[in-house]
Amino acid sequence: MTQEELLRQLYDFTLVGNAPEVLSLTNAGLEMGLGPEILLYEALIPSLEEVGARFERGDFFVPEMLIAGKAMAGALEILRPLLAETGAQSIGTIVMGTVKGDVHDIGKNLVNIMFEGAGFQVIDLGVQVAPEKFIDAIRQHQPDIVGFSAFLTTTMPMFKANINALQKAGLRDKVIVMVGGAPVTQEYADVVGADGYAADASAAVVRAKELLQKRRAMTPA
Ligand code: B1M
Repeated sequence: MTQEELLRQLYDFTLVGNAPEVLSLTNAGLEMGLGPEILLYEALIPSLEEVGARFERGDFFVPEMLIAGKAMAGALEILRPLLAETGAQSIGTIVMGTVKGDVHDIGKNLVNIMFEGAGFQVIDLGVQVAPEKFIDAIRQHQPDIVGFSAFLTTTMPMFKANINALQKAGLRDKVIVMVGGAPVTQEYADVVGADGYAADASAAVVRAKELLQKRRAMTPA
């Protein structure tokens, strides 16, 4: 099998949610010398985008979306140690979670993996995280950054609710707020008063480092 054929098959089997084939093709791709980023960005992520497009057209329903998501999550577990390989000391702490009302976690988990790879300590609160839970975690872990993920237009308003809760708890100035997720835009991030937004996992790492550097430069030692 050529590399192109493998990527095509990985895309096709993810699309139909065939988890065993997705696992074995992911392993085979790595053995063939394909990097984890190639497998992610040239097969797995485009395939889930197509799943979403088919769902929108009414060709796929929730069960199809679910099994495709599970197949992708399995591959991500294989890729996780490779993407997160780092010998670096912790460069900062980040508390991450998918907002209340939202169960999507593949994108958040990928962002977490890339943050870990860049040397961040990540405290992952999971999905459907209520504002109070973010507040408790910030008090407990005193992170540099708190990251909110939302994947539905109906859950994006939770960013504002979370930021309001931070303000009420007197924590807004103590932590950098980053937001992201499929429907989120820079404009929306600005409107809710977030400090940073990124469209994907790699951009999230770059933005987090920039924000951290800026914050540290402004804070007297
Ligand atoms: Co749902 N879903 N889903 N879904 N699902 C979407 C998001 C949707 C866009 C599909 C579509 O219609 N095209 C649509 C939302 C439409 C909208 O609101 N505009 C949708 C819908 C409607 C729903 C339900 C409402 C369906 C229903 O029940 N009728 C329902 C909602 C459940 C709920 O949350 N309450 C639902 C359920 C599900 C499943 C459970 C079946 C499953 C989730 C499985 C899981 O996550 N464990 C699922 C899936 C798989 C999808 C799609 C197909 C794939 C999502 C994904 O994993 N993408 C999705 C379609 C799509 O996104 N095109 C869809 C791959 C992932 C790597 O990308 O998530 O964008 P992404 O993450 C990126 C960036 O967003 C960014 O970096 C990530 C990595 O590069 N990012 C950040 C994320 N967080 C960040 C944080 C940051 C910075 C960047 O800083 C803090």
